[in-house]
Amino acid sequence: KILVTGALGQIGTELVMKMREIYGNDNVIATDLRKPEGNNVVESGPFELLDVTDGARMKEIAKEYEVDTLIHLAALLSATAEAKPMLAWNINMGGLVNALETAKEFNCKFFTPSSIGAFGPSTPKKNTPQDTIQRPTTMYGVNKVSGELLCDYYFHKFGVDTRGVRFPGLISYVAPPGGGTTDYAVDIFYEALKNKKYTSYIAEGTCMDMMYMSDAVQAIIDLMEADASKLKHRNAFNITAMSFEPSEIAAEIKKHIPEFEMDYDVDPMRQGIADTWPDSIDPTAAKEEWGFKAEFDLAKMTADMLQKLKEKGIDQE
Ligand code: VAH
Repeated sequence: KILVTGALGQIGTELVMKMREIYGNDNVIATDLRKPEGNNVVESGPFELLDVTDGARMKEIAKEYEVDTLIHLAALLSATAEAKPMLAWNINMGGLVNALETAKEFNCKFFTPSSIGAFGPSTPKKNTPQDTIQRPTTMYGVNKVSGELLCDYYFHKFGVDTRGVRFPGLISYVAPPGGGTTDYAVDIFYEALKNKKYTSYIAEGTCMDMMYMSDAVQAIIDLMEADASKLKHRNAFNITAMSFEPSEIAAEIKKHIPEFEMDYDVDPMRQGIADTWPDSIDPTAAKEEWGFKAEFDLAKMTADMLQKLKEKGIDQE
């Protein structure tokens, strides 16, 4: 049985549905802070309320459902974490320790995401290596580097089978992201359809790695199913599908919506975070050690995003 924390989040929403499709609805226990009515994740299989800072409750759920795989997604993202650093530390690190202790006690295979946010201003920005300096200057980055080290520690010290990826910005049409820095690349699609214009809070020329959610979900499944003996790295693998700056995604959208216009009103806080991150990271280790690949590039993602959002009626709002 698979336990997922943060199951109603941007990644969790699509990962739970995909895992239920593959492993069976009753084998994926979704958990989150709240239980919304009529939500696909809540209605399509087992759901439990869980605040990941409550370790005892997490262990109770793991025991009750005889969980053997723990996917820990519950966390505050970069912009929220920078606005509320102590809350971020408590949730991101307190939640992670509880999840790792649960995985250790119930001998679970374990996944939690890291991020391009785990790199900082002194990290090589172009084609950032798998193994390189990691001195992030954001609370989110401190959480992610600490998380990577803690997950490797539980692997070497306690034999917990921990695995992770450093996600780039994730773009999805199912569940909106919350509190990220890369979320401009999601907002732009909604605004393009509703208003045919978008004001970017990230400055022109700011390149960041990005990935379509279906590729991100597949990467988690592929890594968790990978042969452990082939893994030279564990926490966490660089993965990416594309790297672009705001003007490039705007130009791609313009191919579908010719009257679309974008302008800029830079948010100093989120721009300050983005400026410390790489422009593009090197995913070679993931490709070599567990066959990572991404299906969607910018052109394919843009076409799919616009079509799926239209099907949801976003352009009628
Ligand atoms: C964020 N979407 O913006 C997340 C992610 C790489 C970015 O960690 O915080």
